[in-house]
This record gives sequence, C-alpha cells and structure tokens, in this order.
Amino acid sequence: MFDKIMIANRGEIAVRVIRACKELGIKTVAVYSKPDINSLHVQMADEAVCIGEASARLSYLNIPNIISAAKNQRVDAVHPGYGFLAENAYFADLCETYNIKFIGPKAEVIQLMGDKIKARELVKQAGVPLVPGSEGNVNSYEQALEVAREMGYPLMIKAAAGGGGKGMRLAQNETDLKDALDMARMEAKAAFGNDEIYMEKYIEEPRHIEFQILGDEHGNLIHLGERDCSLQRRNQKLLEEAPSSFMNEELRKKMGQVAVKAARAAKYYSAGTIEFLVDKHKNFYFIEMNTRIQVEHPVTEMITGIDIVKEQIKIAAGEKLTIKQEDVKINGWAIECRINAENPDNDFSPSPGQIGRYIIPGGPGVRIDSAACENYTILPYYDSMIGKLIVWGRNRQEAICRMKRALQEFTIENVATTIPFHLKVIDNAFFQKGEIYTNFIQRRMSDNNNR
Ligand code: MV4
Repeated sequence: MFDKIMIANRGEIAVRVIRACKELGIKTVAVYSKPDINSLHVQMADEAVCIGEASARLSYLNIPNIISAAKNQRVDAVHPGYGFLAENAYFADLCETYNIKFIGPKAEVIQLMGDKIKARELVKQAGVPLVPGSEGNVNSYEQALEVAREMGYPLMIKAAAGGGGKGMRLAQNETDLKDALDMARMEAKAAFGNDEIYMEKYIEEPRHIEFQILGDEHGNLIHLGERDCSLQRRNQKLLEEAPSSFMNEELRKKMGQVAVKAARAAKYYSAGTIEFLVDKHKNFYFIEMNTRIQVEHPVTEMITGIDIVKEQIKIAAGEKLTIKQEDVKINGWAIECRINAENPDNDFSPSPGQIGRYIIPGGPGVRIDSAACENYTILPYYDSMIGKLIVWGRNRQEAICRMKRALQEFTIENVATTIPFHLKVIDNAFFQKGEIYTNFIQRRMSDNNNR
C-alpha cells in the first residue's frame, strides 16, 4: 500500500480523498493556491504545499508545480479528484514518467475515452448499443446532410472533445443544420482546440442513467448499479439519486452487463462511469464514459455500503478487487443535492462571498460532503459548489422526506444558495412520482407550472 498520497485538488473532493487515506493509514499532502491557505483540505492533510496564485491555471492546473511538489514531498501517488487535471492524459502520463502513481486509469485510456468519437467506435465494436448517428467525424456540410437524411430530425451535433453536454447543438430541420454545424464546430475549436464533431439522433425526453464501474489492474470488473442524473439545468447536474425510479431488476442486470462490457473493451481499471440515455420505451444507448471519480459518487456509496474512493486507492496500489458482482447488494434509496452558492432567483448567477452562520443538518441517514464552515469565504475563482447534501432512506419516499427535512435544517447565511430551489423540486408532484427527464426543470419548474 502507498505510504503517502498527494491530492491534486481542493474543496470537498480533496477532503473526501483525505478521509479515505486516513482510514487506509496513508499520509496525505494537500496542495493549495494562495487564497486557499486556510481551507479545510489544507488543515486536514498531514502536509501542504502552495502551488501558485488564485487562478486555477496558475495553481490547480499548473502541472510543473504539482509534479515538483509531489517529488519534493516524496509522495507515492497522486489523486486528481474530479475536474482540474482528473481527465488530463498528459498529466497522468507525466506522473508515471516521474514514478508517481496516478490514481485513475491508464493515460491512453483517458485519452481514448476523452475522444467521444473514438469511444463510440470502440464500444460499438464490443456490441454496446449507441445512439444512432454518424460514423466518426463529420467533415463537411454535404456529409452532414447525407447523415441527417438517413436518420432524420431532430438531431444533436456534439463535439468529439466535449462531454457532459459541452458544445452540444440541436438541429430541428435541414434549415437549422448548416448554422448548428458551423456553431458547434466553432465552439468546439475555441473550447477544446479540436473542431471534430459527430451527429446523433435526438432522443426525446430521455433519462440520463449512469453505471458506476470498479475495475482492478488484474482484469476484474464489476458495476455498483446506476445513478439517475436526469435533473440537469444547462448541462449542470443539480440532484442525483440511486437507484433510478425508472429501473427494474431485469433492466439493471442488462445495462450493468453492457456497462461492464464497455469498460472491458477499454481495458479499464480504477473507478469509472458509463453514461447512457434511456428513452421512454426503456431502450438504452451509450453516450460516453467518464474516467474519474464523480461528484455524485456518494449516492452509490450510500446504497451499496462500498467506499468507492478507498477502493480506487487500493486498486491503484495494485490490489485485487475483493468485491464480487454477486456481493453488490442495493439497499434503500439515496438522493444528493448539490448546494451551490448561486442565486436561483437570478438565473443561478454565482454568489461568492463570506458565509455567515453555517448550520449543517444531521440525524439519521444524513451525510454532508463539504469543505465549508462558518465564516468560510466562497472564492470567485473556482466552481460555486458549497457542498453536497446526501440522504439515505429505506425507500424513495423516505429519502424524499428526509431530504426535505435536511434542506430545511441547513442554514447558510449571507450568500445566496440553491437550497430554496431544491426545496421546490422536492415538493414538486412530478418529481415525487419519479417523472423526471430532459426538460423537467423548464417544463415543471417554471413559476406557474410547479404542481
Ligand atoms: C442528448 C440528448 C438527446 N439526444 N443526446 C448529453 C450530456 C448530458 N449532460 C445531456 N445530454 C443530452 N444528450 C441525444 N442524442 C439530451 C441530453 C440532455 C439530457 C439528457 C438526459 C437528462 C437531462 C438532459 C438535459 C439536457 C440535455
């Protein structure tokens, strides 16, 4: 096992990884930007190194500074968390070059899955169902027209280097197509430095259902069931739950096997996620794979009792998975609300600043993953998540009641938060019936239409 790990991240996920390390008896090194000096992850770690100025580009994305800090502190491994360098194949490769274990999959696998066109090709060969769409890169308007005539409208144009909905465009008809194509290509070029795009048939009112994967370096691969992440706003997830109210045991088994098959095709190890869209007839289609620990991993931990971050670290140390597929049992229901410093009454605009009173909920089945505390300042340089509120109940109804109770207990003063918005979602009759899909927030959460 590792003696010392560096966490190349900040906030709640850095705290989460430090907790896992402590339980495994591993020493920890935090990295921080100048304004983060007093933050919780720095206080909790055994050692801490300043890696640069406030701007993420100069600190949490500063690869030379992070690698030299890791070498200076003589760490055995680096955990990247999510965001920042978590899916940077160059960083993962450089860690290995410097004899530091990168806690995640192989750099080549990050690279492969980061290219959504290559990922589609790979899993298709393995027999995984895809959203009907273009074969590979769409090079020209002529080719796009041809693909569109074949599969029909509406359709989606997506960036090969995108993911999570970044650089997505909808075309309703042939008139839309040229502009949508040009816009998607321009956006992709600007955002990712790669203007490759592909096309997919538009799936109406889909569910976003993803499977948690765990694999070791010895070829063992299992799944920990699904998460339902259908509640999104502008491609930002707001609330996630596990299991999915749309799922049954038969479909879970089938999709789980397909998810493992997709991961196996990539020779995947570490924790990862296979994302699917599921249509109203319960047809499911692979959309992409995430090669990192995800924000919403706690809902899976709550219903399986498995500490995914600890497993990820053990796997990186070369250990064999000790959990067998048949050992994975789903118990009860978990819901996560992302509590952001954003103003839901002002188009979710960021609301950074110093928190006043901060009183967290507690009691049975309540978990908070956060790096915030009373008088903590939400910095404007990084993302606006204050923390995650996760609840467990024996069934969905109990989880919903508990979430409402916990949201009401949660007091965060002086900054606007998404708590009032979450309370409205939880009270919504359609949400309570489990009727959540793509346009839920637009269709059901507008002011005159929320019952
Ligand atoms: C789609 C889609 C419809 N058709 N792809 C992909 C990433 C995710 N963040 C949103 N994505 C979508 N991809 C095709 N071919 C609709 C969405 C989508 C969505 C999907 C499930 C649940 C909520 C959603 C909200 C916006 C867009």
